[in-house]
Amino acid sequence: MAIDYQSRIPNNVDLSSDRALQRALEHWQPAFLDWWKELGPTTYQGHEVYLRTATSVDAKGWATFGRVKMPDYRWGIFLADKQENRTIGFGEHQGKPVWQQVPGEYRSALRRLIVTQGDTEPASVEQQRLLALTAPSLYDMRNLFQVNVEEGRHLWAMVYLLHAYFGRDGREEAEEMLHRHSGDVDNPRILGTFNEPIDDWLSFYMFAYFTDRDGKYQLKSLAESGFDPLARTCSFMLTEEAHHMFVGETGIARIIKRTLDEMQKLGTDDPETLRKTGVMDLHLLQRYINFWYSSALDLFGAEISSNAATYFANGLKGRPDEGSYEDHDCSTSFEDVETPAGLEQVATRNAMNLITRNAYVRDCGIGLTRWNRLIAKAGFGIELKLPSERFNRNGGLWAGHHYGTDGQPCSPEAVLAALPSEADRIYVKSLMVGVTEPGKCANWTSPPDRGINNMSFDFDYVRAA
Ligand code: BYC
Repeated sequence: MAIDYQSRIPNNVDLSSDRALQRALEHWQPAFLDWWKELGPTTYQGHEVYLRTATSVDAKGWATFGRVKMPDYRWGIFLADKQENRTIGFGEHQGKPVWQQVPGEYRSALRRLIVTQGDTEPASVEQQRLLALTAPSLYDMRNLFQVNVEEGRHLWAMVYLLHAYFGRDGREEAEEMLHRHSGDVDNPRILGTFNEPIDDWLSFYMFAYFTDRDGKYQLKSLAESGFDPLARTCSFMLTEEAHHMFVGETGIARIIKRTLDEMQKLGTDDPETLRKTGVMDLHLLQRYINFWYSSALDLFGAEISSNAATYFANGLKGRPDEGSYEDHDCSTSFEDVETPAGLEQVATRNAMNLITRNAYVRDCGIGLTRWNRLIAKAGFGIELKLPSERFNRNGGLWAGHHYGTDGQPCSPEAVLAALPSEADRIYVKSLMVGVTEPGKCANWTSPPDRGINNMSFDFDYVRAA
């Protein structure tokens, strides 16, 4: 269905045919805008930003670029096109037609999944609120804002589902999305990582690389859902998500390139020597990888989870790329799961969080291979690595134990030593200075290979109105 751009809320769900729903969402809209102005990006709300906006859900041609003030961004409701005769692809209802309404018995489980997903979106905007002040270039500032407005749209996507399919409870949950806040002691965001502040750009790139990628895998699992409106909305969200991970991967690659320049000039990888030139040494990057990766692993939930088994059995949440598996029932098979007490045979359905996480881990490795290629090409023997999945875990089987990045038992001090130290954080923060002259970038990074939408790096991606 074509996108209706004339209504107050752009949509491709024929919102104007359901007056009550339209009114309810139009009532939520000013609260969203108030939240955006208060807790969205600081200082630049009145600037014109070169942003892409969704104008169709066609995989090839949905993005339209133009200068927009962020509060005027056309946040809307876009679902991927309906597939005729789609059937449930896994679990106990496999082969039956997908649900267009919420089945009564799964109402609370579905609501919970949608609320958990929705909650992460505004959380990330809140976490990144102040970053624009220290953007290393206008290009980066624009990318930050692009990510932020799209996370805002992803909130809209979940709020639409809550309003359209969950009645009064759904409307209350939608209100709550704007009342919980990242890091709020009394009313925090639901998942751990989303309460960590992101107040430097290294953390932002790490978040976009590791945490957004969890988003990709969760959305892929939900895109398989037997509840068709959820599947369709997550399918479209995935098309927006790719840019966020690109920002993370290239952001870290650009830092590495800049550091390698200095390493080649000075002929050393010594952190102290390199820090005198104001770049981020590779050992420091490794500690940030250790932190953000281990924190992202916690987001998948416990390796052995009866919740995950129930979601799968009921057809609510599948595995990413469910079609690539042979067995979609999984009620008679087992997985070998490593636990602190040794290998354990676990019913496949109960290991769904781990199966999803394994796909994520493989995907995380791709960027590391690219970064390591840059390092090797520059003639250095250092390799960035993903730490063991046992390292620094706060959830699941390995939580409460101390394992090193190599997966071997170690002291609590050794765990701490592999994470960013206070001195690392202070150093990284000391490098953060805003660079707002078009075509220039901060000393600790390097310009990107190309700009956005074929524009050059020196294009004024953000400008005063
Ligand atoms: N922190 O059986 P368990 C994104 C709770 S990111 C706090 O281990 P289960 C994005 C869990 O809720 C993707 N609590 O795992 C990225 C449960 O509570 P109850 C977000 C946690 O149930 C960047 C209990 O612990 N989307 O989109 O399978 C920027 C035991 O649960 C955590 C989703 O997560 C945690 N880390 O839950 C912007 C998809 N982990 O029921 C956006 C929706 C677990 O006992 N969520 N708990 O009270 C889900 O599918 C599932 O809720 C989880 C795993 C993946 C979180």
